[in-house]
Amino acid sequence: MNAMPHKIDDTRELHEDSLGESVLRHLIYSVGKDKAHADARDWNVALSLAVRDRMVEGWIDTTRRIYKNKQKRVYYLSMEFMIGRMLEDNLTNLGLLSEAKTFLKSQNLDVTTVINAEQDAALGNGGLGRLAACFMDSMATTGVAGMGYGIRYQHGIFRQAVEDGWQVEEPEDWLFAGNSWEFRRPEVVYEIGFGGHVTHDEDGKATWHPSESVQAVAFDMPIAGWEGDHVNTLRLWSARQSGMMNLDTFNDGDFMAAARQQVLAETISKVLYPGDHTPQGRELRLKQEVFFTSASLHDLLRRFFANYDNLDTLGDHVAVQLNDTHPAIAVPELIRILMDDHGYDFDHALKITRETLHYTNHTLLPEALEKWPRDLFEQILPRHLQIINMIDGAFYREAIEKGLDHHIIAGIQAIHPHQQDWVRMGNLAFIGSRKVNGVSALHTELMKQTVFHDLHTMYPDKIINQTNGVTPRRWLLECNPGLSDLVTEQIGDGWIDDLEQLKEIEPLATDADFQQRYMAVKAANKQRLADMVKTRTGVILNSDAIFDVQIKRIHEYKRQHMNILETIALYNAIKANPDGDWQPRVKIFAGKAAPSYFFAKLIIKLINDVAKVVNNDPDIGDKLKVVFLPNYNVSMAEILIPGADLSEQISTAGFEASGTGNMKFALNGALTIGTLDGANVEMLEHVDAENIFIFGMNADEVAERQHRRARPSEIIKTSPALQQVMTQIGDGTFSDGDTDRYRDFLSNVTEHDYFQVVPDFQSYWDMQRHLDALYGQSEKWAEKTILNTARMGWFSSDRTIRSYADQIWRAPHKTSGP
Ligand code: 26W
Repeated sequence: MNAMPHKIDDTRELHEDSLGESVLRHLIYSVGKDKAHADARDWNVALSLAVRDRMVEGWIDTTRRIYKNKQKRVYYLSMEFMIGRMLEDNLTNLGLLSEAKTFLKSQNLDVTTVINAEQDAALGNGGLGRLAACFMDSMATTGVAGMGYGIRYQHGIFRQAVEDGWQVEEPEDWLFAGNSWEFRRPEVVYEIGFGGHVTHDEDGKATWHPSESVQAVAFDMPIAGWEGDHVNTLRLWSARQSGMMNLDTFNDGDFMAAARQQVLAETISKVLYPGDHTPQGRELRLKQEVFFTSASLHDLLRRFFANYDNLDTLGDHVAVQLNDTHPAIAVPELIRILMDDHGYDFDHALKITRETLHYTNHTLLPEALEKWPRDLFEQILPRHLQIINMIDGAFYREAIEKGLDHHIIAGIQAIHPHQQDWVRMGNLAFIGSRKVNGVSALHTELMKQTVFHDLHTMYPDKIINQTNGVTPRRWLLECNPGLSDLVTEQIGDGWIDDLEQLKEIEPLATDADFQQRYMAVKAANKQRLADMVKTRTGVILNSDAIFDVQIKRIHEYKRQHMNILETIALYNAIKANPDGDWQPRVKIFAGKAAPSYFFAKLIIKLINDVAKVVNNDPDIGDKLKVVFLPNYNVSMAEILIPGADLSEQISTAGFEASGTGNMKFALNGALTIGTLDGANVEMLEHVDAENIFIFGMNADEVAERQHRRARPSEIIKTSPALQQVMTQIGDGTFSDGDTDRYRDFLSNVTEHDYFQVVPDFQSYWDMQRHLDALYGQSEKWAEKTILNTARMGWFSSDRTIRSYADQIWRAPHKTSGP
């Protein structure tokens, strides 16, 4: 499909020249380089600008169409957008990829080098941030009038280096070379206040007098959907000093004082907090949350007034989704704006807010549920604190009416009436939202049974489930062209925006020729992965081995440490019988640990220590290799996932809200070894029990063991394999004789083991050995991998977004009914 020249109502042809001509024009006039001196980055920018030109027309069309049709708008507020690279994605969505490749080849340029000469936009920590990026792609593809709001961090998630096996963090600097895809919007600026005090006039009208403020400036990125005819906006806010630098101070030579204000203001959008599930509770983090949420609410209300003049109807024309509690300040902030700026009384303002806001919870981990010191609120958000107290008051009255008793109510108010030291953002978001959703069926059930049990009792139909999904454009069409072409050849390319069509390849699962071609694609992707591993670590992989991959943030509940314990046990087994008929295995790990999370960093060190011993042991040779790849990010995932045979989704049941990597692997023909946790449960329902390899305790069994604090030692003494592994970790086998290094690790696992590594170990080991045997039956293995691809259609984020639009936002999309 060639991008048709667009006619905007001023009917002037905008694109006479071909893509190639546009690139050459941008190279000279936008990049300022001639072909002889241009490097890959220059060509990347020139091509990006030429593609961006072709997105802008659809962008302007879409914006005008939405205004004209008064289409209901959806605003996705997220502190994180883990976008990755954008050039190939935009080329693909606009159907320009092949034309671009032809042009680059005609210039004797290496396509991959030019396309990859772009830094990942890594404005996220992990699952939550990547989901937001997949949702942006799917909202544009399904025709939802969806706009993303976030922060334009100068520094995204840190760059991970590994020195002597230890993680080292280095600042990330994606904006150093500029971002070709953004448009600065100097006309879109909002003043965001902090601190100060609140006055009330004679008839009680409140006025907040902030003591300091910063400006939020908008930067827009067009987000094109599949086939580029609907282009939404991702608006990221950047902080700047409000009001100009104080020149007098400067001229009196006190440059630092003059600059200090500026630096202070800009720190708000300086860097992403790297805590995944571990809030640091820093004041700056709270200011970041207020900064982007307040700017976004002001901006969407300004746009509302372009079409309407009565805020009573806000909920009919606008739906706001809060991506976890990070933007939950939206509840008191919208009420404040409605009351203090638009004269609404509290009850009416609360009503409108509850018709407009919706909250998604992404984790049940108690330490990840944000709560802020009440005093900090008093200090920097005095008016919001007043409003939160009013919300709690109204909520209390409502709860009493519904017959809840006082101490239950106290537990679910935003601020506990007796221990008034915390503002609990989960309760605040729940109370102030129309709908609250979990991200997998199991997770949503557990929300009702645990963290939100009493709130669920009070509002029995507020919690609904919206199982996550992933975009098939980036996570199949773009990262696995071999498999995409093979599928399209068989069933056409309708699957690209209607993924359930993949079902049509099911009959080919036992077809020898198709199996052969499908596994040939896998083999080629494994070779590409092996080449990347060699380049990055020097380790040479045996491509006949099972490529067993665990890639995600490092966290105890994700149990990378159970994987490495199994790896050591396998090493021991091979050592004990090196001539045995072993199925070669490659263990690939990647993932970042939050800088303050010592145990996670220790797990990375252990993986690297084990790798050093195993990979250099002549008895082992090619039978087992262990690799830790530094600096895991979206672009690396796009190589790792298509090249994997086995996907590790082994979290302690009840702890992984959903997972999305699990979906990407299965879609790309990897088999899953996993627990009955998060979306693994629904993957089992879709791919069927014989095509996914479930082991271990389920969530109830885990909760029961945790509840009675069952001791791991009982089990360890029954397992010689585990005993040997623990002994080796303690006696320095993997730490150059240092018997201290893993003392904390051992005491954690052998004495507490909160995440149940020990009780799940044996069934995990057994399932791994079962998979070794199955891999030897290549037809059987091929059949199961093909069935995984065929049956993963439901896990498209297009399906998820259509479901949000129908069940939460009540917003139209391309395929929504009348
Ligand atoms: C305040 C610190 C902080 C930062 C991020 C706390 C919690 C988070 C996120 C909620 C953590 C996260 O990324 N959760 C993941 O969200 C994915 C998308 O829904 C799920 O698939 C994962 O299971 C969940 O861990």
